[in-house]
Order: sequence, then structure tokens, then C-alpha cells
Amino acid sequence: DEAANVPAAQKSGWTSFLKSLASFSGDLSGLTAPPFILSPTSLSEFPSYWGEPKDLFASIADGKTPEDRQLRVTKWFLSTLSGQFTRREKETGSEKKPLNPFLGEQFLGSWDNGELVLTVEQVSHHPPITAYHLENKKRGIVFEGNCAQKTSFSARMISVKQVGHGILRVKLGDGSTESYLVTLPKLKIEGLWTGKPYVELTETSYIQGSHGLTSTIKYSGAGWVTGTSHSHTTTITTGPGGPTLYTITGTWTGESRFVKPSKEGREGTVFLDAGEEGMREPISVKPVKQQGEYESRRAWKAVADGIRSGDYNAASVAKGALENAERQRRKDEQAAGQQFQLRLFDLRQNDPEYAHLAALLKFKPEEEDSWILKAQ
Ligand code: HCR
Repeated sequence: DEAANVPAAQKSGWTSFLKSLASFSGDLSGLTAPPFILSPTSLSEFPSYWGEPKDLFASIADGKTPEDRQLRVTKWFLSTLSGQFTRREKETGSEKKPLNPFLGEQFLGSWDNGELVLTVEQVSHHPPITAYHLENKKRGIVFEGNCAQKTSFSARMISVKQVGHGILRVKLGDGSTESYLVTLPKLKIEGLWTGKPYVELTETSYIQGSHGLTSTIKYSGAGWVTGTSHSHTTTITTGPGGPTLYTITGTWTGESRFVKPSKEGREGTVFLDAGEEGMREPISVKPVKQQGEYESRRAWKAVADGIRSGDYNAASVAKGALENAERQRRKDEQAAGQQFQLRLFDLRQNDPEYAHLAALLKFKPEEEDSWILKAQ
């Protein structure tokens, strides 16, 4: 039995879901999936993974030189990946289909009694685009970005291109600001046939510092270069294609070490142990009762309760009600000749900082030219 992990009553539903995938390309959010694969969590919560290694994020400000800070930004980035891409599989046995955020949906929370604050708004519904702003005011560090996904289906797996990027800014002692462009890896969703989807990362992502240093992160999985799943080899060079200062290799779920060529006799030493106990802390969010009407967990509560308790009928009724109300809002806006106004972010076209960092990376700004920033 190939679909060993699919509950008996949902096997035919799973087969038709997989068939519908085969003839599909674009935005997966609209596809109806069988209940066992539904997650009670909205995609608007996912930017919180960026803040979970909160101490590594804060310690970027302790870097004494551009090189030191490039290493620290790279370490923080790598340490977020196991949360982003393996947490759900670890906790529930498989990757699941998250709830599709409604336009204007918010996810707000913090760490360390408000020292690190996350603000998220769903800034587009079709296609789904999420904007986020993560800020440690005390340390002068902001990570801001937007994220959308383009999916396609081939060779029994879903391929996901993450569209969007983040920019990290750190205020230096002399009052100047250093910035880093963070691009995002591609992912594959495997294990679909057996009903136990999981994520593997592929190809390359980059971190480009405004001082000129570049981190190039190459991803590979089981059956690839190292044969170990969730592997990466990262180099830090003086610009794209420039001389290598450091090479780091390992897994983004466990240990990574400096290897040859690296500076200062660091070869063989540990760069990061992403599996270390307590290195990532989940975000704190207000109790649902105290949340505003656009906040994710409040708005989706009935749907999430239905999914969690296995009352899929109640979940589907609640989801239908939310979606109808949203459709009606858009219709009303249209009839009144109005456009939906973002509440927390502003849209900015042709951000010069993004253009500058992308040029350093010799990276052609793509369709995500326009930038979304937290409104002050
Ligand atoms: C592809 C995915 C939605 C998008 C999720 C993203 C890319 C969102 C941004 C985060 O920073 C990182 C991230 C992690 C997730 O692994 C990724 C999701 C994995 C599955 C989900 C699909 C839309 C659901 C496919 C449905 C299958 C599982 C049946």
C-alpha cells in the first residue's frame, strides 16, 4: 500500500488531490486538500521562524567588523532554517497545508518581554503575499521582507520557488547603517505519494552585505552531493565569485563546521549547531480573547478548533463563512470605488537600497521589484 500514511477513509480523496496537482501550476492555496493534511496554522505565522533564534539575531550587533557581522548574519540565517522547513514535519509527522491568510490578516507577537517584536500583514490575497518586520530596537536591528510562493508540480513532487527577499539593517556604533540582502532558497515537497510530505531545500540562496561580502549557501539533500538530507555548503567571499574567506559545511538541522579554505586556522571548528537545545524560542502571542479582529488566531479560531478536534465539517463551515465575508468586503469596496488599504505596511516601488544590494550581488531584481515596508 503506497499511501500507507493516509487514513483509510481519505485515500481516494488523497489520490484525487494528487491528480489535481499534476495538472496544476501557480498558487496552491486554492486547492481543496483532504482533512488529514490540513494545518490549523495560517501562513501569516511563518515569519516568526525568523525571530526564533532571538539571541543569534541580537548578537549581530556585537560584530566588530564587516566580516564578523557577515558571519553572524549567516549564522542567524542558517539557524532559522530547521524551524522554517522541518518543524511541522517533526511535530506532526508531516508537512501540512497551512491556512491561506486573508487580505489584511495580521500576526503580532514578541520575544523577551517585547525586546524583539514581529509585525506581519497579508498584503495580497491573490497571489498570496506576506510582509513582515522583525525589530530589536535596543540592539538596532531590523529584518524586513515579503514572501510569496510559486509552485509547480513535476516528477511526483511539488517545487516551490519563494518569491521575495528580506533586508536586514543593523545600526553601527558610529550612527551609520549596514544592510544585508537575504534571498530565499527553493524547496521541494517530497513524500506526497505515501501521504507524508516533507521539505528539502535546493539550489542556492545568498546573503549580500552592503560592505561587499557575500555568503553563498548551496543546498543539497539525500541522494545529492553528500547523500545526507538537509545539507549545505556555504562560502563567504569578497563579493560574488571573489576569493573565499570561509567555507562552512554540514546540515542546517544539525552541525556545521568550517572546512578548507577558511581563514585563521578555523578549519575543523564548529560554526553552528542548529540542533542545540533551546536555541530557538517560539514567539509569544496575546491570548485570542485580547486580540484585534484582524489577528490571525482570532479570525481563524473556529476553523483551527475544527481541524484540531477532527470536526472537519465545522472547520469547513467556518472557513466558508470567513471566505464569503472576505469576498463581500472586496465587492463592497469595488462598488464604492475604493481599494483595500493596508493597515501596517506601505508599498514602495523601486526601493533604491534593494537595487543597490541586488547590483552588488549581480542579481537581476525580479518581479518582486516593489518593496513593502512597515509603515512608521
Ligand atoms: C510551500 C508551503 C507554503 C509556504 C511555506 C514557506 C515557504 C513560507 C515562508 C516561510 O518562511 C518558509 C516556508 C516553509 C514551508 O515549508 C512552506 C510550505 C510547505 C508546504 C506549503 C504548501 C502550500 C502546502 C502544500 C500542500 C501539501 C503538503 C499537501
